[in-house]
Amino acid sequence: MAIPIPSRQLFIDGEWKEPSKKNRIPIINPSTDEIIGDIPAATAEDVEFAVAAARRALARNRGRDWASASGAYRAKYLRAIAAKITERKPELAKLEAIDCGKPLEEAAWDIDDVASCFEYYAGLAEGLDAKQKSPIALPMETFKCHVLREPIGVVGLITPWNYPLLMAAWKVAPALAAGCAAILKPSELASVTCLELADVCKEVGLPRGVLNILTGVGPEAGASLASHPHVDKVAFTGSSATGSKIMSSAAQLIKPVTLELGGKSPILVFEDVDLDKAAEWAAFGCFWTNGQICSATSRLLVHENIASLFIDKLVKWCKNIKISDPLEEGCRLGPVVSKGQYEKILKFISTAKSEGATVVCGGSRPKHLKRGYFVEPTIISDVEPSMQIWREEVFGPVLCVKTFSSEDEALELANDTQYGLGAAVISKDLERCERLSKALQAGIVWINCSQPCFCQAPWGGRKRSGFGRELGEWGLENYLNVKQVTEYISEEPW
Ligand code: TXE
Repeated sequence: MAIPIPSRQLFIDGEWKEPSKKNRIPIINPSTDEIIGDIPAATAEDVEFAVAAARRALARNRGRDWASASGAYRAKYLRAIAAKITERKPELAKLEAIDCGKPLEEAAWDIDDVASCFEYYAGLAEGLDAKQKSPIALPMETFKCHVLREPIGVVGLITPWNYPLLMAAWKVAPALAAGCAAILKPSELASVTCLELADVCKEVGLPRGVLNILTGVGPEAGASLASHPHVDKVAFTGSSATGSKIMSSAAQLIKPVTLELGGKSPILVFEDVDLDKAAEWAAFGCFWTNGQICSATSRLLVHENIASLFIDKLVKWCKNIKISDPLEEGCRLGPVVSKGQYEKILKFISTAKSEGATVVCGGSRPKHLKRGYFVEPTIISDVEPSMQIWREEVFGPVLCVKTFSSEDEALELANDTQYGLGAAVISKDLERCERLSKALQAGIVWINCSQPCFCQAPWGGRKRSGFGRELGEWGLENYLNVKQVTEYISEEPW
C-alpha cells in the first residue's frame, strides 16, 4: 500500500536546485523507524539564492510584477494551485500520512483544507482590488486622504511537522494573495508534501521566484532565513522556545513577526452535559492527530459529580480505538512523528507518575506494535496544578484530568497557565458558555466542541502561545502594509 517517496531538490526561482553543500536529511517512517527517502538540506548560501530570487520576483517588470499585479491576476494562480492539490489528493494524503504518521483519513481532511485555504485566499486577493484607495473622511476639506494596501515584500515562512502541508498553506496562500514573494522552510521532520507543493507550483506555471521552498534543519536554514536582512517579515508556527529565538533575531532588524506557538488548552465539562457526546469531543480534542496539535485541549476540567462516569467513558474510548500504521483501514491513532517526540512523551508520563499522578489508562507503547513511535492514548488523574504534566505542552496523546466544584473554580484553573491558545466549554447552559467565552484567556474558544477550524475565522493565541492572527481577513493583513496617502487640495494653481 505504501507509495514511493519522490526524490526532490530545493525549489528556488521556479527550478529544482541541488543544495549548495549537497547534503540530505533522511526521512524516517515513524511507523517502522526505517529510512524511506531523503530531503535536501539547505544552507545559509541556499537561503541567499532564495531571497535573491524572491526579491527579483517583486522587482521584475515594474508595474507587472507579482506585487503590483492585480489581486485577480494572483487569484488565478491560487485557484490553479487549489485545483491541482485536489486532483492530487489521494497521493498527497498518503505521503502526508507516511511522513508524519497521522491516520490516512485525517491526512485526507488536511489536503481538502489545504485546497480550501488556497481557494479562500484567491477570493480575498480579488477582494483586495476593490479595497485599494479606500477613502478616509477627514475633518478638513482642504485635505483628501486614502489608504493603499501594499504587500510587505519578501516573507520567510517557517512551519512545523504536525500539519505539514496545511500549516504551509495557512501562510503561503495569504502571503501570495497579498502580493508577497515567499520562502517556505518546512520542518525537517516532515517536508515531503511541501516539496510536492513546489511541484504543483511548477505545474501551474507560478511566476518564478514567487514561492521558494527550502527544506533543511532549523538552526541552519530556519535561522538564516529568520535573520536575513532582506526578508521583510517572518511568520512562524512551532515551539515557544524557537519562537523566542526568531523574535530575538527579528528584533535586531525591527522586522515584524507573527508567532503561533505552543499551548496547554483546557476543556471544561459541566455536570449538565450529555456524557457520551461530551466524551467524544473531549477525546477528539486531545487525541486527534495524536495530540500533536498546538490547540489540543489536553487539560480536562470536569465537574466532580460526573467525573468518575466521564473518565470511564473516556477510558472505554481509548481502549476501543485502532492504533496502527496510518495507512491501515480504520486507523484512528498512528505513531507520533519522531523518536525524539516519542521519548519526550514517555518522559512526561514517567515524571507525572513520580510527582504523584495516576495513569488511569495507556502510558506506554501498545503491546501489539513492536516498532515505530507508537504511544497509547493516555489519561492521567490525581494531577495538581503545580505538576509538569498540567503546566507544560506534551504534544502527544496525553490527557490530564482535574475535577472542579464550581464555575469560578473551573475558570481559575483554566486560566492558570502560561499559554493562551484554545479553550473549550461543554455545557447545555448557553448563558454560562457565553460568560466563559468572554472570561477565558485564549485566542479561540469552542462551545460544545473542540478543535474544528475554518479558514474564514481568525486563529492565534495570547500569552506564550504567541501573537498575531492567521486565517480569515486577519491572515491577509499579516502580509500587507497599510499606507496613508494625504493630498492637499489647493485652491491656488500650483
Ligand atoms: O519545534 P521547533 P520541534 C512544540 C511541541 C514540540 C516542540 C518541539 O511541544 O514537542 O515544539 O518540536 C524550525 N530558527 N511544537 O523541535 O523547533 C524547525 O526547523 C529558525 C508546537 O519540531 O519549534 C521547524 O521548521 N527556525 C507546534 C520549525 O522551526 C528554526 C508545532 C518548528 O520547529 C530554528 C510543532 C531556529 N533556530 C512543535 N529551530 C505548534 N505550535 O503547532 C528550529 N526551527
